[in-house]
Amino acid sequence: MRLILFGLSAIVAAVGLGGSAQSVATEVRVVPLTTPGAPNTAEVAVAIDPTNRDHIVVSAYQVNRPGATRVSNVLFVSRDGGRTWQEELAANPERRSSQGDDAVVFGADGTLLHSYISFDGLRVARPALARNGIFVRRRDAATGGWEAPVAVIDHRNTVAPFEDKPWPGVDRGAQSPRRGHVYVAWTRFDEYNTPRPDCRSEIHVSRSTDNGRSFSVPLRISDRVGTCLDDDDTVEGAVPAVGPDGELYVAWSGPAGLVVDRSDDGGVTFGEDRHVSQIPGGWDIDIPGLSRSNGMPVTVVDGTTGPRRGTVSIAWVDARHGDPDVFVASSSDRGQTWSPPVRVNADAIGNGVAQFFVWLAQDASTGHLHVVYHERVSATGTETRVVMARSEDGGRTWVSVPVPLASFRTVASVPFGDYNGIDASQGRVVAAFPHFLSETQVGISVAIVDR
Ligand SMILES: [Ca+2]
Ligand SMILES: [Ca+2]
Ligand SMILES: [Ca+2]
Ligand SMILES: [Ca+2]
Repeated sequence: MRLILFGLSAIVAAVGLGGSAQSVATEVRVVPLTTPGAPNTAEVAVAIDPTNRDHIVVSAYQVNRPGATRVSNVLFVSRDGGRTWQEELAANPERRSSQGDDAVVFGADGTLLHSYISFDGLRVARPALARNGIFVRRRDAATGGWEAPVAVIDHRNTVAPFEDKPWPGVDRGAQSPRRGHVYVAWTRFDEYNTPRPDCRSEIHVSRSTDNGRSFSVPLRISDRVGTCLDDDDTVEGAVPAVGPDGELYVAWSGPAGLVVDRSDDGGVTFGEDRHVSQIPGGWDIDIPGLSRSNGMPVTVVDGTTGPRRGTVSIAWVDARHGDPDVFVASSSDRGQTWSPPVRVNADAIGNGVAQFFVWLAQDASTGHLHVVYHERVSATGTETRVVMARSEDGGRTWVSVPVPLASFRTVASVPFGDYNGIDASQGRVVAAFPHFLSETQVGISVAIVDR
């Protein structure tokens, strides 16, 4: 455990986008979570406690951390609004070689839920030890202590099927009949990364009716199967989002483009997958200087009491204009029909500049939408910066907020993770993201905006 106490703060002038020239002074605090010399750290998620916005948790994976397994997962916890952070290694009771794909989310009472994959023997021919599963562990708000991880699903002596990229969602609706229910959605590969034509990828969902202490038998919800290659035609990117009446949405990308499904009975049954948008170029996007980059969707639902209550918004990245851009679409009829995608980044269309790794959050106190993404400084080279943006009108127009962090070059041979994180609560926005500290070291930082 280590205490970090340093930071960087700057006032930046927000840049008006979407035709509405605004100039709002916004203070953005950047706080590094990893120090030079720390193990490579990436693939971040972040959650703000809805009962106390000074309580913030970031999850990530670390590679070759001394005393830990090959890939381990860590949490960074702040209880003073992001000024100082405590670092803690996640539980790994069987010492499986790899844990990752982490996510964190708070329940309405401040109980923290942490989901991740945990496995041995993947991509190893005839492994001596093979197992894989999805786990959730909870830190109860009342006791403050971590409970032992529970399996959402787990397989012994095999990595087929392989359960991948889970994400949790919690019902926090004050009026919801299922307040406290926890959902986990993920991709099941019959076998990971095989070209076999009969090999399927599917989206599965499990539900917990006891606040994350146990999970139901998974339900397949994707109507159209994907491939097993972990690329454009594989179904991936499922992030559950719960609306104010307990309605549950799961969107993902795959061979049918971007689709969404809904459950009105707490995940017992789902419906027909609905089309949201084409994703020209697919979700698996080639960007120089990155070993891989996905443009998978992130879904949120407006939980305010305002006029957009219940509106669903989805952010993703695709290359419809020739280079990767960030898009957001929304639905005001529970996912039946969708607005045309709004381009969030405001640079010239088709200029060759890549935006990537978008994540989306919605502040339930204001309804404002917030995104964070990485952006290339120019159309050539790998110089990269981090950008936040917000929308106060349901995603129609966006104001970008540059993150005051020195730009950096990415190196494709160094793992950079698969996603950024952002959360927003009671006027506070916290974005978490990886960045290169040197040609061989990746660390993570947070950017905090208070309004
Ligand atoms: Ca990953
Ligand atoms: Ca379905
Ligand atoms: Ca592609
Ligand atoms: Ca672009």
